[in-house]
Amino acid sequence: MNSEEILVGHSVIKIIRGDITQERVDAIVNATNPSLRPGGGVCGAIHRAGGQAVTQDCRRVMAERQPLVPGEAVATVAGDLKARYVIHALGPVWKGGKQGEPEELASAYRNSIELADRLGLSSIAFPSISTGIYGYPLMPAANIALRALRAALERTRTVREVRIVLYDPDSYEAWLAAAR
Ligand code: AR6
Repeated sequence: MNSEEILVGHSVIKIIRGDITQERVDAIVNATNPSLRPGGGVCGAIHRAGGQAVTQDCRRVMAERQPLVPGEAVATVAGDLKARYVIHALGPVWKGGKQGEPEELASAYRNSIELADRLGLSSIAFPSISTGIYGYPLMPAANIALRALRAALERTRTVREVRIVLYDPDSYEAWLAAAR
């Protein structure tokens, strides 16, 4: 089968190819920037597909707090997306791997899962955080993410399905290899 499922306790992690803006899940995770601006990459696509409601809710959140630090995650409305929430997670910018990037990347996944669980959600879709514009190498990123997701899913109350939605073939193959 040209996809992969990993069972973790009562939950499942599915590695799939696709466009995350088309996912029908409780929460879509966005690979954001510190100030929750629309930006480019998957972030630009999520803001475009979600519409003004998402961008405006990001502005409301930012009016009440400091910029995100790498590893943090915050929730907003999902506007026109087929989801209830967007969880905006900030991954690290790759600086060679010895400046805390692995821990920050793991935190971005863990904090997103914990936030979804606090919101009582059951399904959540992630992009490959930090491996585009932020330059994190794919294989280590996928390995760190899967380890963090497995650990987080051991402790969730409501989250049952995690979908990793890979847009390009290289990312998809790297995540499949990491999963296997
Ligand atoms: N669905 C799923 N994945 C996608 C989609 C999509 N529609 N579009 C792109 N990707 P990136 P980062 C993949 O650069 O590295 C933004 O400007 C893409 O192929 O979007 O965390 C933010 O505002 C890649 O594999 O995120 C920040 O400033 C993955 O999403 C900065 O970029 C992540 O690539 C964050 O950089």
